Amino acid sequence: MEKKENYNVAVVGATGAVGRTMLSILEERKFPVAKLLPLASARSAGKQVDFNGETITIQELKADSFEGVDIALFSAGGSISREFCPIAAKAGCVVIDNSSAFRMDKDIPLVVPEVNPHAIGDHQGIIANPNCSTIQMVVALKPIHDRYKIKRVVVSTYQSVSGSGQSAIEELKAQSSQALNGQAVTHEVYPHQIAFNCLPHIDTFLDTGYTKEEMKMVNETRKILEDDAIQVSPTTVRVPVFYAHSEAVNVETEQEIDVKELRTILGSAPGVRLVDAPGKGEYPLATDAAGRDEVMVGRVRADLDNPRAVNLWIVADNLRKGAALNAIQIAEVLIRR
Ligand code: NAP
Ligand code: 3JN
Repeated sequence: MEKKENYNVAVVGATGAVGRTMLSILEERKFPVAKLLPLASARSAGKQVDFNGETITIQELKADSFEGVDIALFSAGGSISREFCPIAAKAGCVVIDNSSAFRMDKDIPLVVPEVNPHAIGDHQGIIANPNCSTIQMVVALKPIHDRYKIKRVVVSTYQSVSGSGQSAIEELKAQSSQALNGQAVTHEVYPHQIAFNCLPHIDTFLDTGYTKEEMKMVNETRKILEDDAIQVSPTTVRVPVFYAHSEAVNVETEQEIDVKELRTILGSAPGVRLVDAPGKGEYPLATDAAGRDEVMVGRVRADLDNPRAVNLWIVADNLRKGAALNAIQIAEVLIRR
């Protein structure tokens, strides 16, 4: 991408939970935007968004939307990405795509800037942003892999409803009110009530009994850490939390782990904030991670039986580090080069 003082940036899915977060992070981080182009479906065309003190009209996404655009941030789902990312790349922009459409394509870099920024080097117009649950996990795993070499990871996630978009946020609010007021609980987004419940079901089930969300964590972790030998055993669960995903992770390594040393390593790892004073009631919480940029890691403790394993609790804002922030950090690497 040609180096410029300011860049024309399109946000595809600008009205969604991720797209709205992208607009506020572009503003917050003073990304050098010459012109912002918010794109969404025909339903939103004509509505307005505020950006850097200006009111900008949302346009309908069309094949000719990308003329003169330098960077296109996509978060409107896989089928929109499959159709429009190649069109945008052909029009000359660098595309950063938040969907799973291209993540496992071997010619498309899958990037977490704290972990594998070098992978951007090979891009041919499209760069993929990993799944939110993968991103926060690999930020914490990378320094462990570098020091002790990871063999196997067993992970259970506790994923907030904002991961399913704006409509799921509304569904949890409505169901909480219905349940507390003794009314019948209605559901549209999820197959069961999410308020006061946990659903071990994210994305669709495969014949193996695992879900697509679980397999994203397996395959994307191997690609980002560039090690296909890493075993990942995932269970992904939706919980009645609005913002930030939490993960309980058991990591097994080749080398024996010195937990004191590991705390020091995690304490200075890029993108990590160690919050690990359980005696004082300090450990990562979704309510603290929401609205923050770092991946919070705590409850660092030796496995009870295996000296080559450790348990961790990892929490991050899924709309920020898990989606919008990571995408904008990729754009920042691009414009710095
Ligand atoms: P959301 O709140 O439901 O928003 C969906 C967005 O897509 C809206 O802006 C919507 O526009 C737009 N859209 C829908 N159909 C469209 C069309 N035909 N043409 C143009 N725009 C269209 O969902 P979200 O949570 O922001 O997530 C959006 C996507 O981002 C997901 O499907 C997923 O692929 C990706 N995502 C990735 C991660 C990650 O882990 N990295 C996390 C969450 C989401 P209207 O308002 O006009 O309908
Ligand atoms: O459920 C979550 O917490 C994260 C959801 C991500 C998501 C939602 C709809 C479609 C994805 C994703 O990023 O993997 C997709 C997709 O497959 O693109």
